[in-house]
Amino acid sequence: MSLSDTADDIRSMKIRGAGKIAREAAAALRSFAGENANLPLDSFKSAMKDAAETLLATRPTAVSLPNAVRITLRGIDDAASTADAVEDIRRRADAFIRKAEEALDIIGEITASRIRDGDTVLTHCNSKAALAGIIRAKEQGKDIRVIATEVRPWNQGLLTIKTLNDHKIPTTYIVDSAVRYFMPEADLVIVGADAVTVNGAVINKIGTSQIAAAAHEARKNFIVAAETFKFAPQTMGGTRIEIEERPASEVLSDEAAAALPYVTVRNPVFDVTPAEYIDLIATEEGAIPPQLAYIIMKEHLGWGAKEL
Ligand code: RI2
Repeated sequence: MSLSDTADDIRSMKIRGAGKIAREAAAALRSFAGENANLPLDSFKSAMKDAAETLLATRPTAVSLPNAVRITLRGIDDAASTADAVEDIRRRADAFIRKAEEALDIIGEITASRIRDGDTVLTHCNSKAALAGIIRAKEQGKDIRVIATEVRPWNQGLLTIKTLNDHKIPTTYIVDSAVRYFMPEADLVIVGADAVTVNGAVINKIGTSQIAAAAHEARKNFIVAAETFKFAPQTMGGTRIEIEERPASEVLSDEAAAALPYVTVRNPVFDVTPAEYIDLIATEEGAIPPQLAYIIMKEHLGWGAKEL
């Protein structure tokens, strides 16, 4: 698949989920570097920069994408030749993808240890990191049940219930607006993340903050499963994370909207859950309280990571 195909698939959400977007972006840069290995070094660097910009322009919120691009291209300025640069990009992309996969196993172990035999876990959207712990708990022989949301307008909940069903995990599928109604039945909530900011806030699929508020009200633990590459070091410099708004037609057909000239549809696809609603964030570096997001950025991502 060409780099522009990968970018198109990320934009159209054929490739989705913050972790998968990051792994696919690293793989696309690796292939693109190989395809351009015959360019002189300066032209190669500028082709890679353009490629990075193409990927970065696809979706604005998940910081896994700029982090993956930055980590993969980190050595390019020090390369002595195009061959060195291509080799460095391959090595970094391979390492990023391998570590991202290993991270899911570690996060799965950590979150599974928070799920007790007999628990009901409520989850939202379709997060590989959140599902890792639920699946691990089942593999450990725990008798668990899941409440999974529908996730309008893209219905990512269908992917979640398919995976849960494949693992023979009893699941109740609910519409998004039924979360507060069902919260008394849940023992804990586990969700993924698209970005974690320096103040410990978590940006995740729209509706997550309502679920966190309902969990807080009902005194249920709210756990976020997030690889360290979902932490946003740029927030240390005061940059805010842009919340993606997708086309209105995902919510109401153009035809229906045309008949309602006084109606405006808004379609933000992420929201912000403040740190005080989050009990812990499970990362591959261990479980941390959200207030320690700064440490992850500083020690594991590196503040001052070379800008492109
Ligand atoms: P993993 C998704 O975004 C969801 O918001 C999900 O919680 C998050 O990415 C993390 O997913 P979208 O691409 O990386 O569906 O844990 O908009 O799979």
